[in-house]
Amino acid sequence: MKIGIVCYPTYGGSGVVATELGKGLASRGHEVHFISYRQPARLDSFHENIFYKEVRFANYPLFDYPPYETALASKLVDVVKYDKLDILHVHYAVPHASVAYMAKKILLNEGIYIPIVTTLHGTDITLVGKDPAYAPVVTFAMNKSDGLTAVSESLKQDTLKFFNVDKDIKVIPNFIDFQRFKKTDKDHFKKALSPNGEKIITHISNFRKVKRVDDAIRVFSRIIKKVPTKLLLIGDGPERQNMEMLCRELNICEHTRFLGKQDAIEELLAISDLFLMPSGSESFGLSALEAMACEVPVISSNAGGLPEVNKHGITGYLSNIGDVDNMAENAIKILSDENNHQQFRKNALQQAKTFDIANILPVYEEYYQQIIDNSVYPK
Ligand code: GMT
Repeated sequence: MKIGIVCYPTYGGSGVVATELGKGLASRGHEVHFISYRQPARLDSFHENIFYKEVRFANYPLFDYPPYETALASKLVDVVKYDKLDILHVHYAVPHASVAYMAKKILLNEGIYIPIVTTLHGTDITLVGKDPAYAPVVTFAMNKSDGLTAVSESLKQDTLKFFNVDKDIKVIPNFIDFQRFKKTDKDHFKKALSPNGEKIITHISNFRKVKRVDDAIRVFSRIIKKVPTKLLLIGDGPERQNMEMLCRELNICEHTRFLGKQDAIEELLAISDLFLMPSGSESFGLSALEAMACEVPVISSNAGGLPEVNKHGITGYLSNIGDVDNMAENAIKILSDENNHQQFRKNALQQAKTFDIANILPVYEEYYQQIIDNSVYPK
């Protein structure tokens, strides 16, 4: 198949999933065209079946905001036409689903029919998409997509609750590549970060409010009173400075490290003993899955799709959003008993295996084929 993938090129989960999906499909012989305004962060190596098409948009003094949607729609028309794509898969509904619909209509006018699959990732539904500023367009575009997928059952239910959607939504969960995410021996690295053998607790996010990084820090400030530990904070975003101030207030700076955006996340997860994800909303929690694949148990909130990933009392623990005392109590329970910790590590890996990319790629392939077969020209 010739597949066009539209995504955000940033470190956000939707861009990561889109890129890893495209790379996986290319390795199975499909021709994949990534269309975005910058090379996606995880598109970091050459593959003969992968092409990157950059959306260029000229600014003009009249514009306070450059018309990105117009430039993207034009690029989609161009790529579909000249590379003869079979299907377009857009990740994150805002604004990609409505832009794809516009491109589809333009192409139809020229006698070309391109089916569109939209994957809902989370905040495009639970936060941004349901904002009245966007909701009518998002609803329309979802209903006009030929195929609609959500990354968890919880996100599917949220979509049906918040939007008037008459399309069937197929749940295809996030996935993990075990070639990359696995526990490796990085002891020299661990010694540098925890010189006295302290356990390493890790949080990874884009430091947006919804991630409740402050809860992660408060949980850590409780754990460190009972278990010698270090906290690694990975990622960057609007809350970073506030979080640095919070560490000062709580007097835990010497035990915390803000590492910023990191490419080799798997190396940091390989030396981690526990992962914290206290999010206020989380459709799936890809970072938690990446941690579990590296045999790291997860202490998380019970928001959204997290219970579909992190199994309470098995791969880690779930607490109510904001219940930092309970999260700390559960973390201490895991960290203070070595046998228990090892069992949680094993369970985390077992559970992660259910999301192996090798099982998910054929699901997407079948779904694309079904959408292509069911597409009737003209619609
Ligand atoms: O987590 C983020 O804020 C980034 C966001 C995105 O779309 O880039 O992630 C969402 O999509 C990921 C991949 O499907 C999911 O694993 C995340 O749970 C989801 N984030 C939220 O729902 C907050």
